[in-house]
Amino acid sequence: MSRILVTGAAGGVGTLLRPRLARPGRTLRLLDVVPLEPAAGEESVRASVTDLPALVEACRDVDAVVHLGGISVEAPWAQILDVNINGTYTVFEAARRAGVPRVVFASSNHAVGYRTPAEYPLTADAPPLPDTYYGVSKAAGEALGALYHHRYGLDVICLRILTCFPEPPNPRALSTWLSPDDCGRLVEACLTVPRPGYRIAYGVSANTRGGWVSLAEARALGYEPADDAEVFAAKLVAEHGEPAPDDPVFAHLGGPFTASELDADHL
Ligand code: 15L
Repeated sequence: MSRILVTGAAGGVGTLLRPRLARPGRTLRLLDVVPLEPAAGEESVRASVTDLPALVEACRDVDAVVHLGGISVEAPWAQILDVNINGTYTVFEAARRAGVPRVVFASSNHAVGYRTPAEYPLTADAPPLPDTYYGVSKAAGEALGALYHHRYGLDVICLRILTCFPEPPNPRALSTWLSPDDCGRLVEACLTVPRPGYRIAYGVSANTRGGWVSLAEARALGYEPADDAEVFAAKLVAEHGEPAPDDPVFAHLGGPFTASELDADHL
């Protein structure tokens, strides 16, 4: 593939992916609301994902879109509606208008955040059960992807990413971490798998304490995880103590996103 548009390229996952998606002969077109300094093999566009004309222009001569842009945590409904739901509609619609054949959508475990350990390993056909307005926006993005695949024939892969940071940030992430290198492998698989149609897959590393979600759907795309959060276990246990199984953070897949602090009255 020669040109890939990455929305939200200045965000956490975008920053981790930039060097990992770089290939000879490939151009990464980076889009964000904040200015970005393009490296060799990169172009930058400063625009909001809610700006349809700008997105159509940004999709010109693009082979695939990796849509990471949006709010990555819980937020008031009006913001989630505008940036995440309308923004994701805008990205799919711009891709359609510009003839881009493939969109990789950064969904989240929070689309199914109220699923419980009794359902583990959760498969990708688990229906949405969002834990937040943010999770609703990811479920809506998955639904938009299905629409744009079935009505217009776009290849759409929705990645229900678990916890993608340079290192696992907390004890829960010993089970949910997606290492930056594994994230690069997963997105690369999504970009190169022949004619995937419409897929949903979980994005997670091969964590010793994992098994919360199925890896079969990601493996079917050609992904093979190589990393394991367990190498950080001693450090995390020293900082936070051994994870207590009855901690409410382990009662649902979405963990802290199910906490009452995120109730609407507190937003
Ligand atoms: C997400 O979807 C968030 O964007 C990220 O900040 C983490 O909270 C992650 O999920 C997670 O569940 O760890």
